[in-house]
Amino acid sequence: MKMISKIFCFVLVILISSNLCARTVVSINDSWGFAKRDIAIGAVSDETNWEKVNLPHTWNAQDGYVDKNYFRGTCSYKKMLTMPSVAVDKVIYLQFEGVLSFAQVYLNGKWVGEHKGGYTAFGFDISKAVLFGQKNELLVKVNNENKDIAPLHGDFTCWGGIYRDVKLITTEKVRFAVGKYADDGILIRTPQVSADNASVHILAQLSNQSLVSQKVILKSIIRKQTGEIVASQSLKVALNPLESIPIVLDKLKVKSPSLWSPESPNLYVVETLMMDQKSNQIIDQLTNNIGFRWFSMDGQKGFFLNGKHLKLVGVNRHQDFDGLGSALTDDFHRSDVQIMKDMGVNFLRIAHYPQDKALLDACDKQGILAWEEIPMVDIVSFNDDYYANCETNLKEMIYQHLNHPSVIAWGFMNEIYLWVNKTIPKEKRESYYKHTVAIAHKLDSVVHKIDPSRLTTMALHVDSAYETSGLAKITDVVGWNVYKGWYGDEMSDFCKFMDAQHADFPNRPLIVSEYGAGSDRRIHTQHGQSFDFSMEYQQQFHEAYLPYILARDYIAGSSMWNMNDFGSADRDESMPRINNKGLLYYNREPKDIYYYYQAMLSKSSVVHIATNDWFLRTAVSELDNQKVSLQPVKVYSNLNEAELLVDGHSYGIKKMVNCNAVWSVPFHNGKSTIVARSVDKAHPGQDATTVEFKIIPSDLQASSNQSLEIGVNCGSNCDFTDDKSKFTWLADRPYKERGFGYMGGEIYKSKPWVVGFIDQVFETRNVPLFQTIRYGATGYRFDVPNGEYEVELSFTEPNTANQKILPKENVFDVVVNGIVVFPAYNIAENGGRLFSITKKIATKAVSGLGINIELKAIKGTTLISAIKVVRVI
Ligand code: GCB
Ligand code: CA
Repeated sequence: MKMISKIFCFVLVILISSNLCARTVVSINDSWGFAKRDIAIGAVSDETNWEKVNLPHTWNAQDGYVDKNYFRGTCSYKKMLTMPSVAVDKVIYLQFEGVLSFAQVYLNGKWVGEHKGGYTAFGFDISKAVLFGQKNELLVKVNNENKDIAPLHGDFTCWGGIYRDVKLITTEKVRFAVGKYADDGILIRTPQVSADNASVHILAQLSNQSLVSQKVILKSIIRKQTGEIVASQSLKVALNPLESIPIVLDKLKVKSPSLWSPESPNLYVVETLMMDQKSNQIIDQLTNNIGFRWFSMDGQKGFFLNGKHLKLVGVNRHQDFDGLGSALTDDFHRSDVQIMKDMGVNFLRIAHYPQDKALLDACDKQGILAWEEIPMVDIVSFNDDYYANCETNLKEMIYQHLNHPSVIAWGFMNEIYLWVNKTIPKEKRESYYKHTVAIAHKLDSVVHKIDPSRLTTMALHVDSAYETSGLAKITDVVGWNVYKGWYGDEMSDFCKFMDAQHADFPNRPLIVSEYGAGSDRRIHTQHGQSFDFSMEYQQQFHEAYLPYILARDYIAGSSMWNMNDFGSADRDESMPRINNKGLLYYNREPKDIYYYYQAMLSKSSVVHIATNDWFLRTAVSELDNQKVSLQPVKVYSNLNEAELLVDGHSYGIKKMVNCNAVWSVPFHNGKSTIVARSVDKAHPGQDATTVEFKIIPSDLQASSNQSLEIGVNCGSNCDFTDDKSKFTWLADRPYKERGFGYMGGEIYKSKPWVVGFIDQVFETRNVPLFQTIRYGATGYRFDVPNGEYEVELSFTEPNTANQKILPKENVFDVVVNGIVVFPAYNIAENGGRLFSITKKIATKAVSGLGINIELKAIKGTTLISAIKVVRVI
């Protein structure tokens, strides 16, 4: 026997024999075998090829972030369990907190059970299958293809694996039994709460698995965090052999409860005990945190907590993390909630699926109100099995998380009409709508029946079918996912849309369940546009939306999309496989925009120089001073005003408007130290940082720089910096004498609101450089001084089949300083369709003529993605 399992045995023996209250909960996350294939039940022990892993584990931690076709299929896990013989009289429950998404469990070659749904807990009583005093072989087959399991489609990666804790729960045969939907046996409700009084209702599932009848006392004690008992109730219960019955304790009253709220998340402890009537010895015991609060939502006035108006402002959160996928230990869930708390939010939409219990526990403790939902996303299936799984997952979510005071709403369906037009033939759409409405009604009543105390909700996208089909009328609250100013339209259309909704349905409670814009740290601009992925446009977007939301009382709450960048394997944007609408990167480093929210929402003093994301800058000098360039420096702060200093020189005091101010600062080559500070002694605050700056003289002819390097991000309003080499290609610009730039042409926009196109370009890290294209230019000129140069030209041809702007076939001559370097060049035919092509050409600038790159269309138009000019000699 290995040392580890000996120790495990020993610990279990001690835990079990030392106390009659023998509930032990022990994780078994360690030393699993993993095989990326489906292993036959009989072959488990013959197989030697098991990779040793610890849980939490996903097999997609790597490929999920890089490969659109990340592995989706069946994999196998095995674990040797040694059961001490002393446990023979116990009940052994094997609990999985989350396995994505279909799990089949075998013990010692025998079938134990299965579970469908990747985001809820489940488990099995394995007491009968387990061999005591021996080694047991546990086999779990896991499949992440989601056949009839929600989500059928979605904008997030389905990380396969046993990615949450697995535990063994050992109890006496007389015990609190796990419920049908895998709650742990105690359901706690607070049917009536006011500032004077609160009542508590407890439903305990008592089970006697022994062959003799049992007389027990069921007792619940409610304590303050300080330990002081504020209420208790007990009942005598007789349990017949093999009987399992629900027992209610409903006489628990708490006077003048300390209410639970975001500012004061007061929790009480509920200890529920089962004791032997004769000996008074504790047989089983479960402890829960509860909170006392009441709430309501109103179509006109918004949300009320404990009788007071409270604007819900918050985030959505996906559960994956850089390099780990979804396989996170509990501390990640807790630290994400800490991030929210530090930011000052009071609301979390747990999107798009139930998340770890550790997250809910942290919301309870930190005072974050939560909407939790099941992953019915984009499209539903007509299959009965699909519906049945959704209903089961919904019940599991509610029963498992019912006791959490942070939860205020249960959701089921997100943008469920998104894929109708794409996937359902016209003649079948009416029946799709009907079917969806019918199942929504069913799910809505499932929620209300189990939990009348919470609101039902669903998130819709901007499509009139929600209204015409009647879907929008079903739930208590409607969430709108609005991306005006990102996926088309203008940011201000958000207000028009919401105001019209409110005018049409003045009594319908509304939440803005999503709004957001993508951003990529390598992309910067002073002229942000939708879908350019610049950090600055994302800032503009949130700086517009949040005040719109705060100014409208009828908007009960909002949750921006998304707290963090997250894995979405289908995405081909600037960072393929990643949805980069986060306020934080997917390693949870905050983007500058995070501090805008913090300044707007948090009560502590915030001063943040918003240059963390833009600390490497390159720009062309002013016309009248070759050495400096005026650059915007933004500060996010909740002070009234702040002063900005660069290298010790003050650039004055500015008032904060909408929690920000922008200074125009002359930067010169090299590093500058920036300080922003409060000028009000009563409200101190300061931030300091550095910016590294490279200047390109506007008069290139006059430059004596032997290391001159100029990059142009053709077809883009944005600068692009290679995050590894640190080289920056500047935003496209028209040619000016003695300077550089294009002659003619247009920025290619595959859709009116998309700068460039959104297919992945292969074999380059610098995808956005290639995704943005200037078409129709007759050339670029660089009026560099005489010398030898290397000219680097980058091309890609987009997928011209599915757009209307570019000709289908494009052929052009590329001429550099009079020499035809690529005659009749056809990017696509040279392997450059959605593939990066970079060509270096050695050339000389002579007689003050600089570098003249001519693009001469022969067929279709000219296309170019980027240019780099480097002085060699
Ligand atoms: C939505 C979806 C969400 C997406 C988001 C986006 O409306 O509900 O799953 O990730 O938009 O980024 O487009
Ligand atoms: Ca480009």
